[in-house]
Amino acid sequence: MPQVRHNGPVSTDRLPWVPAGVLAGLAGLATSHAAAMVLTLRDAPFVAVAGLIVRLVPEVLADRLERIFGQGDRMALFVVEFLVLLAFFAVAGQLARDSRWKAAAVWAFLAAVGLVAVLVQFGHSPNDVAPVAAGLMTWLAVHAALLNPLRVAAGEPPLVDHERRVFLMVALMTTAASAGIALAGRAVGNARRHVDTSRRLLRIDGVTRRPPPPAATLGLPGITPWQTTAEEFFVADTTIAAPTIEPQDWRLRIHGMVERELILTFDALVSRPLTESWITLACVTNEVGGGQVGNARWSGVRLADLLAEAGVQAGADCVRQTSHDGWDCATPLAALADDRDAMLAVAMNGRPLPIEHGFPVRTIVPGLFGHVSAAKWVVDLEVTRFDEVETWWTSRGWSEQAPVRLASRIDTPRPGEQVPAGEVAVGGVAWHPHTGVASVEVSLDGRRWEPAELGRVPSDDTWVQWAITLDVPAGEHLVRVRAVARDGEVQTGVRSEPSPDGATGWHEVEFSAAEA
Ligand SMILES: Nc1nc2c(c(=O)[nH]1)N[C@H]1C(S)=C(S)[C@@H](COP(=O)(O)O)O[C@H]1N2
Ligand SMILES: [Mo]
Repeated sequence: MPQVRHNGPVSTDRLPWVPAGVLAGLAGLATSHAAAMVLTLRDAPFVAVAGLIVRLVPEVLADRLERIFGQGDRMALFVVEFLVLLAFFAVAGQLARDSRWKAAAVWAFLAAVGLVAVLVQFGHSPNDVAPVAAGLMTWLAVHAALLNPLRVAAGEPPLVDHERRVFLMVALMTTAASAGIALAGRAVGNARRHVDTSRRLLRIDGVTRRPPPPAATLGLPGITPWQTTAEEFFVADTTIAAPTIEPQDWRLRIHGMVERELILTFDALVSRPLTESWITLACVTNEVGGGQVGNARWSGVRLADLLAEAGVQAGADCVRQTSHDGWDCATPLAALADDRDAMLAVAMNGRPLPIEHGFPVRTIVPGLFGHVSAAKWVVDLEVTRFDEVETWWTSRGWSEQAPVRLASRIDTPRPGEQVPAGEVAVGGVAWHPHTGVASVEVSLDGRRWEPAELGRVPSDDTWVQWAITLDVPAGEHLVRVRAVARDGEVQTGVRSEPSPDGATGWHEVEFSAAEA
């Protein structure tokens, strides 16, 4: 039987309700982003929501957070968040078919989530609400504008060409306008670019650039360079977008169990005497053989001096450090007040800190893992007691007193590499910051440990390069390394996971040697 053709009102199903919602949604997202860039230095609501998701991640995931949030994973989080938003936009669009109010409820809900995310950010200001408001207004206005032709059409025969054209026009104009606003926003107020410029122009008296001491480098190709460049230095943090802080806006408050509270501006900080030293920084999540460790020359102001000036009260045993992004850690007071070079660092390898490494000021404490000491973008130091604080990582089960463990790594040969049989140079790095590495030993195919040659380093706070030439017959081989610390500790071969206080075990590399 042939279909009967109706001439009555078109089924409203066939109207582009969903595209209208999606379009309005994208427009609102763009205006909120643009407003955030123009008005504030803070994250746009979209980014703030991603930050909120990270905060709310279940405890089970927490000990893997650092590895989850490599750059690629941040991108993945953004993509997922974007897709979820698109779904909400589509739902708003579809609901508008029943009633405008239902659609408005969806927009209001999304705005509320954005508002919460923005307001739980550390140190938010009233300004931060504006981008959310801009987004909500855009959603409501653009959606209403797009709905008009649809509502007309709903009671009528199929959209005539004229009405289709109107819809298309509105759609195109909206898209163009939002793209325009977003681009303008970028051009006007990209906070990161501004801070990048301030950073490049910043000259700090007393910061010097020095090449590594020649004796620290053994000259064996394939070993990690003794000095890690800023570009090669690992990045480990829980932020979604690195905080962008102008030096002139930076303040540090030292308070809590002190005689005198101190508030320091950036200028006040860098007008103090600077200390400079080579220090190896390691992350507790580093696996045996992993790359979450680096060695740089840091310049900054000694924390022991600042704490002495503030006057630490009896009974205090730690300093709770808080970063601009709200991340915090508690550092044993002893490590900050003894004679080691624990500092508020303002420069890395002779240049102002890179933004992702904590610009303008971060803490560096020789000998402690980063999660209890190396606060980036640090803005608050509270002298307190361990039994009074819960911090980001320690509340998730990672160790509280966290000396960097004795460790060693083989850099060459690489796993699976094929080398000519005969004399094979094996080398890598070993570290036990603030204790020092006394010797490094290598074992081929489970035979006896043989001592490697070590680079000569300026202090016990840095890693050492090691190298050894082995006589290797043709065939498959396994080489392993262990270090001995200056305090007599021999690196254990017992394998353990990074959690809670750092991985243990010897690094082993399988390679093959072929007859020339
Ligand atoms: N604000 C902030 N500071 C932080 C972190 C963080 O997540 N947020 N991570 C810490 C950890 S776990 C480590 S290992 C070091 C890494 O410093 P880097 O990224 O400069 O290598 O920073 C520490 N400082
Ligand atoms: Mo870390």
